[in-house]
Amino acid sequence: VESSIPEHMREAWKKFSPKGFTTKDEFESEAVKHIETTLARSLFNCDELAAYSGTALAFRDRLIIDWNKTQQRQSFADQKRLYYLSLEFLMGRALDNAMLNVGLKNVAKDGLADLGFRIEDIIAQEHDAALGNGGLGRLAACFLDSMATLNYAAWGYGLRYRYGIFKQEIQDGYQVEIPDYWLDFNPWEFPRHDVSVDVQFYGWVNKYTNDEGKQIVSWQDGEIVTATAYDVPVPGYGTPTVNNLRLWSSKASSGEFDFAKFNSGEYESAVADEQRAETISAVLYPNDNLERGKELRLKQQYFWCAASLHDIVRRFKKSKRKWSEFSDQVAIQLNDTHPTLAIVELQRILVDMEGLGWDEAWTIVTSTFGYTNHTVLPEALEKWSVPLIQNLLPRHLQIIYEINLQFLQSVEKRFPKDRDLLGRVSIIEESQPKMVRMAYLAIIGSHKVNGVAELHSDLIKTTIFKDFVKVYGPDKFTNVTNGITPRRWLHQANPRLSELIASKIGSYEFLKDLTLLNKLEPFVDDKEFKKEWAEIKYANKVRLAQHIQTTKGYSVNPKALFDIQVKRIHEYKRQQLNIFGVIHRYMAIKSMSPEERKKLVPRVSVFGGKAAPGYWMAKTIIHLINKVGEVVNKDPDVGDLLKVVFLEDYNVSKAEIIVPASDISEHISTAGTEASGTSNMKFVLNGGMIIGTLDGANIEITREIGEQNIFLFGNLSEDVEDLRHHHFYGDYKVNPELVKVFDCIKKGTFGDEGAFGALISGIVEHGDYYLVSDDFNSYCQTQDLIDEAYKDQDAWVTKSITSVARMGFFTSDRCINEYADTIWNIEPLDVAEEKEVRART
Ligand code: CGF
Repeated sequence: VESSIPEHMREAWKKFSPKGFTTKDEFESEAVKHIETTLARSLFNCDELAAYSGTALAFRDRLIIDWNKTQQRQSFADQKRLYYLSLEFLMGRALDNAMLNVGLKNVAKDGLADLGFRIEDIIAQEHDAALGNGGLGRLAACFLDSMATLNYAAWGYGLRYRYGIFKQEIQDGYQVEIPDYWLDFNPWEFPRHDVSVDVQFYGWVNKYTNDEGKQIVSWQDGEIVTATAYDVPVPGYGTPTVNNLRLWSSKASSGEFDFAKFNSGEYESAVADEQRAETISAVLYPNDNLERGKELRLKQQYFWCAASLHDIVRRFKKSKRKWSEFSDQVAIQLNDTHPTLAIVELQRILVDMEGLGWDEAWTIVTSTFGYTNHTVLPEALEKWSVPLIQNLLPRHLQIIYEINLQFLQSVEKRFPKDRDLLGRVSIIEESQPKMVRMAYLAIIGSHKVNGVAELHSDLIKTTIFKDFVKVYGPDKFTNVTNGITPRRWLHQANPRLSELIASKIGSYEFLKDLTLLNKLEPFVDDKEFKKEWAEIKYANKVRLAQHIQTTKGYSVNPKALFDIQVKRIHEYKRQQLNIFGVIHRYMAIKSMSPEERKKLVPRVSVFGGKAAPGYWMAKTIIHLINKVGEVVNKDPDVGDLLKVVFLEDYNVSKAEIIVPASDISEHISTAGTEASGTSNMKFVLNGGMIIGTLDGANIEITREIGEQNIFLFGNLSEDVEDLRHHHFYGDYKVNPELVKVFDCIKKGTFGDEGAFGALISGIVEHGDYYLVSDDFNSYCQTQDLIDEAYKDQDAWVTKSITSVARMGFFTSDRCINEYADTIWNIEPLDVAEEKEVRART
């Protein structure tokens, strides 16, 4: 590795380079130093926020020492690296995670106690880094954790949004969106003003032949926006590896500021360009599984892809290798189609800027990229209009057309008589206006395409990408079932359960090898162990009940069965099925005698999740849940037998409180619509049961934990198409029990019945696309089975322990190893020596 410090001066450097704290006293000294100097506070005005800041800065320093070493080690090893391109990284809070991953949480706890603070209060001061919508962004965050933990040389690349996902408030039962400005104080990022890339937009393409007779293509004029890097350290668990997440922020390039205007007093217009440039990375689009084709979104995508690609190429060029070795050194994974322009940008860099021939460049491109598909929902498949791309990225459109032409010619050669096939696989959809199908471009430009659960990976091969299986053969398509990091989703969120497991297994090794959980199974009849297991669940429910008390102002009984559905609100996820089921239960309770009521299992139905601001139907579902809660929660006939809670502003840090507290959680999407789901894994890993359809990863969870440990219901994905057909053309009748629920709503039981009309007519009159009526009976019956099962607490705990013991497969470590072996072809770095040095010093 090159060094700017001459050999003979390095001793002094080494002598003074910081080692990082390891003891309580050292931690206190670091934290107090930051509070008094960096923050200019003293012991007379240090509140919890200042104590958080000082602690976070102390830990950040500590991470940075390891981060620096990791980067040096990885440069020195000169192995192939993986770059994970994702528009979303839903990281949540960093401090608790950093403390646990470097193994110094107890040190910090004792140190903070000395300084007069409780560690829980300090951790709670941190603002979530909420740069994502839901599963896709959180998956990216879990993957970063696993890559670092497993010592892979891997970087994440994303956007540094000034506003993350909006904050949700509920006013009069309606969702209201509040901007989430989260950068007031963010100790976890390092601005790298020396690392920037100029990104071009608009302009025109000049093609000419130079004096040597070579065809030159140059993209000219237009607008330049500068991308500046902000680096976020990502610590692995129990390893010296600290990887990097590089987020790009946009600002006007220095040439953009109009001094002439400024000097003549036109201040506003002088800064207008600057503001326009900054808008690019200003806000995260708040849609999950929905694409809307807005120009600013396309600008974001290109800005981020271009900056990341130039950064990657710059790093590669430093190694002075031949271009033909590019894909031996670089693997790039596209998290969904959002980064597909990276394929086009790399081709442009190689051909237009580096002078490679088209074919040579294209071979490099296609052996570099892998593409992960996350959905089969048609409304989520990205398409960009040709005129929009033409205007914003004129050269890229030419390249896309050229890629398409070459691809279609090769298809034509192999399937000469199949004209329709050409139209079906073309990157360009011949609509008005013409559209670029990003998923097709991603498939053609990648060497592997994967789905995120077995069923989903099968479905993409038989439905949306069927023709590409014909063209490329099945081997290009593969499956990597999603996973979650047990560090955050067990150890951090549920420390007591983690501790109990460790006490039985003999160590915390299971956090690095989750299959070791199977060592719990022999204890499934151990009375004392079961008692402790149940006590921990109860304590977690008490914690959630306290949260409900402070945020909602009413109490729920922690002894009741906690039934939880938290995730984005979407018709396909069917929160409407859940709330209709709740109304059904409410009506049943109302019609019961006091004697019958005594036999019931009390329930708390908890909902949480955000709706995309423009998704009116999802907002109506939120409204109904809240209105049902208002009525049910104060009905004296019901009392503790049923409570309906909508928790506002569901996010990662709230999930850490909610997930460990569930008895049963709901994963009830229409079969064939949820690609994988990952919260299903989090809930089971925390000892909760699930009620679910045979969809996404529920299927694999069932296979692993056993059918007797999961409550399945509903129609199968292979029947969905026929059922939908029947709704329109058969003698379709809505389920009579569901009709009673609708009548109850229409009577105005939950307020203005007109507000919920669309929810009902979607099922009664418009074909019930999500099969709510078809699944209603089996859903309610399964809920009854759950009540019965819950009455036998001993058997319930047995199921809970057995399930956790069999969850080893669902760690994101397994996913990352699979990606590394089958798609990226990368090896982890050996850090044994580093660990030894660390242990000695
Ligand atoms: O990706 C999702 C999630 N909503 O973000 N998709 N997208 N787009 C899928 O719907 C989930 O089923 C999946 O678990 C997640 C991550 O792959």
